[in-house]
Amino acid sequence: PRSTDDFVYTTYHNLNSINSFMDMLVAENSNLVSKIVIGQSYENRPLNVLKFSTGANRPGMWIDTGIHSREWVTQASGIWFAKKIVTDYGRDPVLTDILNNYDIFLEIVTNPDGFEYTHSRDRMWRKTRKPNSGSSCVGVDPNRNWDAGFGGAGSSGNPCTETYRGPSAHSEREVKAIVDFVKSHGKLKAFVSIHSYSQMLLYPYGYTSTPAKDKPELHELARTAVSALQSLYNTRYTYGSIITTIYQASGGTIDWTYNQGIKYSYTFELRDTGRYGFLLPANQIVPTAEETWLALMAIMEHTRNN
Ligand code: ING
Ligand code: ZN
Repeated sequence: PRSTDDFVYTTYHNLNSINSFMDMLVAENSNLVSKIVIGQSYENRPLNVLKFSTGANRPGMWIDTGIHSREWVTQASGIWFAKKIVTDYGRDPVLTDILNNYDIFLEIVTNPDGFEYTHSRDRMWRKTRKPNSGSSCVGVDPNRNWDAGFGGAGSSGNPCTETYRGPSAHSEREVKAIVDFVKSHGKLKAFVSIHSYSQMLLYPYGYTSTPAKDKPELHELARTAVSALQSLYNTRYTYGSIITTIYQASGGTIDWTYNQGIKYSYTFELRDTGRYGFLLPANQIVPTAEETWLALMAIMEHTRNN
């Protein structure tokens, strides 16, 4: 494709293709979008984040997709969200108002080494690609590596498992880059980390059954967001805290961001509920992204109003 209008949103793309999409989007919309590099992956790939901004010194909202590399509908949806933002800015009054007051940060390929590996070697790869000393098994679960209940129940100390937490909190460059970004930014008001699959909208906590201080508000907003999502194609989502809705998980992304003071910290589990799982047919990419966008807008609108 020569422009993001020609880009095919209805198929899955590799890392090179996504990188060229991002560069085209920035070139076409340089007054609205820029690409920032927040670090390098273990294999030295740039950790690219799209920044949508219409002014200086704004508070921010964060969205990441693909921290687990095999969850391909999430990176594909991230691409669609990026195009949606540039299309709707100046047209959709709610998004326009949000972008006139907040920056949006979007990391589409949050685990690029794993993503490349899912294309070249093992479609079902989840973790990072850092070797583990003393083991022939590779990689750390980047959603068990955060300093929030790190090492507790709901993660593993065995490098050969899918939920290996790593040798220490923030040991993974892909995680540490976001940690440093969140801390140095200092005024992120919402943080949404997107996974698949299970059709769930989750909020903290995963490492403890102690309810989050803001649980009533987070629960009510989740209800509003899944109702907006369902309105498009009648896709049904469950919602609640991580530990009560999916399972106990320690060292997760949004438990850390919530404990940093980012009240609107959510995780999505996109389509489906298991028929295809991680191998979601490409003809579901756009419907998945469209319905998810309605939920994201509900979260962003509430964040702007609060
Ligand atoms: N599910 C998530 C996982 O990492 C999750 C569930 C979400 C755990 C948020 C902790 C925090 O196990 C998938 N599909 O990765
Ligand atoms: Zn995941």
